Amino acid sequence: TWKEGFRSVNTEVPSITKSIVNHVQTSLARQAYNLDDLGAYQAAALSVRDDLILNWNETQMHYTRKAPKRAYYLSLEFLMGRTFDNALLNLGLKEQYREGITKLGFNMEDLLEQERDAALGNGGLGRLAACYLDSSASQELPVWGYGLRYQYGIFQQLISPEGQQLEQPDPWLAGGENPWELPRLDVTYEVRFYGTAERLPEGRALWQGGQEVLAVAYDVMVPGCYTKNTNNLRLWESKPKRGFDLNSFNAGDYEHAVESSNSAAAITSVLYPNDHTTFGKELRLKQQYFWTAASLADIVRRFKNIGKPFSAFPDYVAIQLNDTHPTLAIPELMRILIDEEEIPWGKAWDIVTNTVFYTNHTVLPEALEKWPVPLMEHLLPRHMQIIYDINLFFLQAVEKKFPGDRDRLARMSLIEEGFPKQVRMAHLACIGSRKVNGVAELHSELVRTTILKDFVEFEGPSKFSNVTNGITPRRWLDQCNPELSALISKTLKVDKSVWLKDLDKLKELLPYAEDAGFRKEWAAIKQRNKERLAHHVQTTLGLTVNTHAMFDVQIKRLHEYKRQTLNILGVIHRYLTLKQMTAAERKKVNPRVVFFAGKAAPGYYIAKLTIRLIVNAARIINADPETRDLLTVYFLPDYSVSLAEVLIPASDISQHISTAGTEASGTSNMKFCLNGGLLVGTVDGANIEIAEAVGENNVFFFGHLTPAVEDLRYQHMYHPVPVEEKCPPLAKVLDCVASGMFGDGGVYEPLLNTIRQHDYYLITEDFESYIGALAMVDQAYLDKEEWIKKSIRTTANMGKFSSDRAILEYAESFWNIEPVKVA
Ligand code: 26Q
Repeated sequence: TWKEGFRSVNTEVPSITKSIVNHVQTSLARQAYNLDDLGAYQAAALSVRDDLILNWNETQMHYTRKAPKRAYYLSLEFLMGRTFDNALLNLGLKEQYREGITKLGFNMEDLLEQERDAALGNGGLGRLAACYLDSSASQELPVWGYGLRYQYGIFQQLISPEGQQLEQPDPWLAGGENPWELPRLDVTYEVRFYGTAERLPEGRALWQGGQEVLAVAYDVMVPGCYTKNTNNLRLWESKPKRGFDLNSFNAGDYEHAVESSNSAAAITSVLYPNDHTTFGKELRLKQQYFWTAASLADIVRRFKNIGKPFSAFPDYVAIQLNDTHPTLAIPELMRILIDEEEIPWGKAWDIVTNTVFYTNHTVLPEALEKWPVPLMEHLLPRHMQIIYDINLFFLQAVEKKFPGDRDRLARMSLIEEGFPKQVRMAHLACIGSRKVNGVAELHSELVRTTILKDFVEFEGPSKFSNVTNGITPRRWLDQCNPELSALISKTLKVDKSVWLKDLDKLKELLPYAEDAGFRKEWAAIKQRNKERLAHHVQTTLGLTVNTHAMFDVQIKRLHEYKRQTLNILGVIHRYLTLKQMTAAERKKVNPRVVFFAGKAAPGYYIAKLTIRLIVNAARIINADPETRDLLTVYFLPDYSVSLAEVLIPASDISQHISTAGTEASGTSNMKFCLNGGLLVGTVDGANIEIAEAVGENNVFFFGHLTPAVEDLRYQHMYHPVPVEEKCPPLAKVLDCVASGMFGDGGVYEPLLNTIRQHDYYLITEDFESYIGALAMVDQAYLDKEEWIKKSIRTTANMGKFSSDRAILEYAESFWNIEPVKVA
């Protein structure tokens, strides 16, 4: 069985304790007595790492020997969170380590808390990449991730007493050695920027001069679940090519020498904290090229070792672009094939377009990546030539198919006219790829009918498809909700090693919804998870949470389209309603605790103002003795993967309330439902498929549908109706905010004006049906037994949303790769 054969060293408690003590003495050079929790965590982590290294080595040797087709997942973000607990569970060693650690006089939970999150991502897109790595390894697929080893991950969020978000750096590597990575100081590539590109005969060019920077590899081990297969995430660090520029140094220009050395190191120093905006920053474009160039050099070198001609490249390599951030892989691979391998243009283009695949994650126009041509020309002169050439051939082909259609040519061009001209990265990614996909059914349809409509007409529909996102049930059920995981195994009478890798098995829970004893256990686990969250809030913030209330959670990046404003205005409406009730009426009300968490991009003024409103509304509402048993609000600072692991299992209801057509998929919606939380949401993204899977009667939908949104926006633009007329209850709430109920009302004017004026995200249009949906939630919650049934049925029907299903779809329909099991 899985229990044997995939772990290499310490599997029994005595050898585990021995190994930990050994690491304390030799690796840490400390004594086992008077060791603190941090030291004990480090030693235990090093002990698990020994196992991972052996499995990793065997896996990589096996892949090299077998030389199968491999897939490479290029992502600027990998939001991994903590590794220790996850590695122990995937290796099936958690209980043995718990025993060993207890024997040594430590507490497992305390040691787990010592680890810092690897927070090399902003949100959904980065966490999706992490789930896909877990699934690739668990499904024994030969997949590597490629990313950047940022010195600083996503900023840490502090909230001032006034409710202001403050950002602090996240020096996640500062606490000494990171046990989960292997520095590969011998795996390096030189990456060039700037300089000149001189055209040569036969379409080739000579790119020289400029600045050269060194890329150094760090390998992060990614263990599969109950398998020896341990995949690799290769992260690049930038370094100056030589310590610093000796020529300048000799000339006595020390400052300049150090500066150029600093500028090389700067490339991988920090993750950009903006999701969905802010292009045009030179350093960001440098990050993108540095990472794609190093990754492609590495991929090409590995391919060359197989000794096949380049025409076979697409038979051995698939490259998945996680959004447009790695689109430079397309011109970079062209450059390598043409300038270095001397392959003619047409053959090179065939190779590229059979190797590369592109996933789109947004249809918001302001979020589509564009780079100024002058910046590209300056930083990457050869790539700009190649992009112009691709565009020329492409537009010739369009002209041939649609003669004389100049508007179409302008719409489809890789270059957008203007001052300055800009390169449209989504267009380049689209025409350079074998397949293009969106991340949920509705989103993929919007990709086909809006942003890439012309491309579907030109290339035919078969290139454009859908892979609905998924989440790993290892971290998002077994790890974050161990009691529920154990109840499922006990009830299904199968080991978790089976159902965690075949999540459709959860269907077998359905009949137990009718079993009162099972429902009792189910509800008791939810209750203990609520208490665990309350304990966390008590110890970190010093606040006491009412665990007998319904827990209502909205946790995600702050963004106008995600409409946290709708939620907080709904909370204020609820507060005002409670205030008007008699004591007798209040007795019938369902107590509710509303949790918010999420970061705002540092320059996103309206999003920061929303945080401020939430914090100040919470302060007033929580202090009101008349209502505080019935309604409290918390903004939990510094949202992270680890905080999500505590919040998600504790939720009764969670909110996914984006304006229809704006949230590509959402993935936390899947995590909540997998943990038996119900969903309040708009008909958007993956909410739709979740409702199809769990049954619409188990989801609380509200709001206008996608096709209505465009018309409504048009009306708001050209025939505006005042909020007072359109939605009197909302007008009342806005007036309360403006009149200073939650501190100086003037502060919130700009936020309130976004609603009163254009209301681009249609809060006025959806407010009443939103309040209606929350009333339905209250109504449903009154029938406790029925609510628990809904909760069980929801979990039971979530099998589709395993990232194993998603990654197998990519493997089978796009990459054409197969599992390679390490014996
Ligand atoms: C690009 C260029 C310059 C600076 C920043 C960026 C940038 C960075 C991050 C642009 C976008 C992102 C992140 C996007 C993201 O997280 N999208 C989410 O992806 C999820 C996984 O598919 C979906 O579930 C969400 O719906 C989608 O919003």
